[in-house]
Amino acid sequence: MPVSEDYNDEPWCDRDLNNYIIRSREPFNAEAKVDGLIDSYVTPVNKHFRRNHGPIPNLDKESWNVTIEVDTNELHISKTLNLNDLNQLPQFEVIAVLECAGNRRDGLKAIKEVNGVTWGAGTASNSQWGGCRLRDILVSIGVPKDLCSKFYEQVRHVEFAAYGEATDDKHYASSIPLEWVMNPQNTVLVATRMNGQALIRDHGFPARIVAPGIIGARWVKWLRSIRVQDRESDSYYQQLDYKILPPMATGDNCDKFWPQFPALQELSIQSAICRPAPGEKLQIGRPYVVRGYALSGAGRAVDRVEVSLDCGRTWELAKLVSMQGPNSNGKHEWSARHWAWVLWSFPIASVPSRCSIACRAWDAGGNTQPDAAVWNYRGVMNNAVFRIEPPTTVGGGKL
Ligand SMILES: Nc1nc2c(c(=O)[nH]1)N[C@H]1C(S)=C(S)[C@@H](COP(=O)(O)O)O[C@H]1N2
Ligand SMILES: [Mo]
Repeated sequence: MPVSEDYNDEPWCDRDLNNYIIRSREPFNAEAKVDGLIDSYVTPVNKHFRRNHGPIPNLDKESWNVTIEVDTNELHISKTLNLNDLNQLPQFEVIAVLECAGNRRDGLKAIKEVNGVTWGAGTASNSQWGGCRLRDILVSIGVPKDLCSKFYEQVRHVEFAAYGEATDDKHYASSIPLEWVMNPQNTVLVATRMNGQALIRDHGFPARIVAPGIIGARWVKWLRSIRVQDRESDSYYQQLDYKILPPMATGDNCDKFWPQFPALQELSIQSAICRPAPGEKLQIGRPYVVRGYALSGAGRAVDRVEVSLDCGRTWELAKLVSMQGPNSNGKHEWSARHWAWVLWSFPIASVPSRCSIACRAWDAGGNTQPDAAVWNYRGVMNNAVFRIEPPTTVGGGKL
């Protein structure tokens, strides 16, 4: 079948194009317009970015199933589960941010050409994901709860492979450490719901992996198989992509660098300004409220967002408008796992004629965003301080 025909069955009716900047049509890659992202804490499905490495499979929920294999030295299990089987297990809901490791790649492209889809800051979204815990699925088919602690010296990963075709490998696949999956606090899900509704095709119908705190590339959609194994996935997307290569690595010599560096897992501390949106004009002398999002990886809480109006000489605290709630004592538990993003705001009393706005977030691990972006070949994990210089205009009308 010619490649173009693979895209004849795309779910265009589910794509509200007004909310997106389309970066490529085949595969369908679209980021959210950032000013739409801050209207609500939980991102509506029709504003959630879409990132695909191939055509969207059209799967039937009645006949869908996922094969689960455990293939390690001491344990061999193989089992096939369907949606009814998954629905028998305890159901969980988690609000978690999904961020593509390529979010803000445009900032690295501005330094030097990189290999990858151009993205602004619109490939991060915050959703409520529902489904069963992968840990419970593995335990239900006979994986001992302490499999990882007993044999901690061995590298163990859980590999996820997808239905459908992918552009760089026979299908999309990726893996995360077993130890991460088995920790009940991490809430890795085989998700069937997004914001209380069945997943739509673009987001992985009928089931996808949700791995809070981990880069989007590991949240495999259209889940076909789950495999516990003694090594990382050997997929292209684990071995030859989604790594931060050092700055001397280029298209000509990257072969020797890929095996030297780890596959990305945890998200980094990140923040972005969503209002003013790109191109939005501010009125000189008027008040304005700057707004944006902030997030971090591996459950680390964002504990502050700082804004500078003088090119980073001085910083002030932004107000954290919505974030995961305090505990029952009314206190915020910074030590708990935080998977969701934080929305923040910062009022400017009077917009100056030359306006520069920068923001940076901090997390409970003491991490913040670097002043300058460091270029890498794949253009991943750009989390430099977010800076804009919005155009200004002399305000018309009444004050
Ligand atoms: N099967 C499959 N799963 C996939 C991908 C893909 O191309 N195919 N892309 C990954 C990447 S890189 C990201 S960032 C997220 C995007 O999820 P979304 O399209 O639901 O926003 O899905 C991940 N899971
Ligand atoms: Mo991604």
